[in-house]
Amino acid sequence: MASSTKEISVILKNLGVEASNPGAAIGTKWLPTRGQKITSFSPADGKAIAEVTLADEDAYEKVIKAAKEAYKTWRLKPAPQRGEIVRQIGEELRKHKDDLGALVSYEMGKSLQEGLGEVQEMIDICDFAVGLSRQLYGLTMHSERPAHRMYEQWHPIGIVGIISAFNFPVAVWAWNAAIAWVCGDVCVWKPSEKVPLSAIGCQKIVQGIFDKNGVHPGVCNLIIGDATIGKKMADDKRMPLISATGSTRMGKSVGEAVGRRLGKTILELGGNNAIIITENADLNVAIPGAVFGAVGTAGQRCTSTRRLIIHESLFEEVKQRLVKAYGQLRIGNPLDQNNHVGPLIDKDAVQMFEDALGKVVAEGGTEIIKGEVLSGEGYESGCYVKPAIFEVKNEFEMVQHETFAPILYLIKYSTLDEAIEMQNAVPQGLSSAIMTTNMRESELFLSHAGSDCGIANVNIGTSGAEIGGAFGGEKETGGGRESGSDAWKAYMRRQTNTINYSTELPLAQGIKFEF
Ligand code: UN1
Repeated sequence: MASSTKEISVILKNLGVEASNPGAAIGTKWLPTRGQKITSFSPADGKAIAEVTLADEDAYEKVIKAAKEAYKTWRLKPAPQRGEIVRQIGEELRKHKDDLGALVSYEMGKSLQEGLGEVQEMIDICDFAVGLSRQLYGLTMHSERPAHRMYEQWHPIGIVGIISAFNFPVAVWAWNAAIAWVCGDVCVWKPSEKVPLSAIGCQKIVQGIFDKNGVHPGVCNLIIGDATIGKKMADDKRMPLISATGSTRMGKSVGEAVGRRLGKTILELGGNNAIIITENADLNVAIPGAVFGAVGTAGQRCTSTRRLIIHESLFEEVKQRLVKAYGQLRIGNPLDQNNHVGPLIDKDAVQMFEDALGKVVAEGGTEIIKGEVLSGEGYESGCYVKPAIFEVKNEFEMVQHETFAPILYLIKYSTLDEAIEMQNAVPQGLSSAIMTTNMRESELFLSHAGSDCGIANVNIGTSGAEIGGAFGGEKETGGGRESGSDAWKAYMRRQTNTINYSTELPLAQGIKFEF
């Protein structure tokens, strides 16, 4: 069996994850917590991995106070020096890539390749952030007044609260934290309670680096708690920015609470991503792109492909090729590299999958591949499902909805305008793709009359974005942007400075004010 050869107990030990862990840390200092005790179970084999005692109010207050204190000095460190520390974090992650990737795979259920890929994203964003630490550029402007200079600067913003989801237990935190740190901010991370051990593993990897560099430990904080902790963060005026990843429902409540206090948010919420397969598509590219997009991470990425909008002339061929490809999928233990699809995160997710299948059938969807819950040897956790394919209409209620599971909807179209309209006719706007070898089709799709999503790809599926671009989407996806490009600007405050070096005081707009 080509699998992660190490025992899980060895991986946990290497990462410093204990059998029983406190759920809050200020750098290297782990706090006594008195919240509920939770057990993290692996959806791969249903076994208990380790326990975490959730953070209580007292631990929360201690963390925020430490973060506030740490910010006072961290912001004064020159940005390239902050970048140097992030460089060391990237190096440390390289050393722990195999262990952390395997833990992510085991605790969350994504394939080992995807678990390792997630740690690679963390390493990549550290590299990006190191370069960025010397490129936090502001613009200069020509003043309308003589002997005046006008320019803008970007200053750190303060404490950044990071709320992350179960499906990317470590990478999304790193996208936020690495950028926030070089910007001069300090971070408080609330990971999903479904994957607390991956978060503890990260904290243990990173905490020592700050220590070694003599940095106040409050730069890097972890707080594992239930929704009440998330709510506290959203309401907490001491946190000027909350970056939250998760469902649209969660994002609306965080957005509302932060908005009420006029704080800032970066929201990365649900997707309902489509690939348009035109009559000019190269199916050798389109089919693997669609299959990886639909079943990768068992359909639990916000970028997962949920809809295939297929030209009528190719519909039957695409359908047949998908059925063939799905027939070859191996579903099983994610740590076994022979498998393509691992389990869903837990039994609630399996229930949601089953409910969705029933609803699509009730709405008149035609079953092409019947989804089902798998049982028997290797499937004892009860979290493994067989990915489903339906032929549907875009306007079905379930098709409008993001179900976090491997359900792929096939929709037929006849003109590209109609296909683009359907692709856009959902509440979400994260990722999208067109499969075509025709330049006119791809340019139309990428134009302002094309995809309305934050991500629009050509001859690439909807998932698997690189960190170098800004990541996020429109409409109910929340509008936030994370990771590359100039997403860093959301982690800083902009200040416009105008300096008069003349001996007069001319007013802007030529206003006269003489006495
Ligand atoms: C998510 O599902 O929240 O583009 C993030 C992708 C990954 C990130 C997904 N790089 O699929």
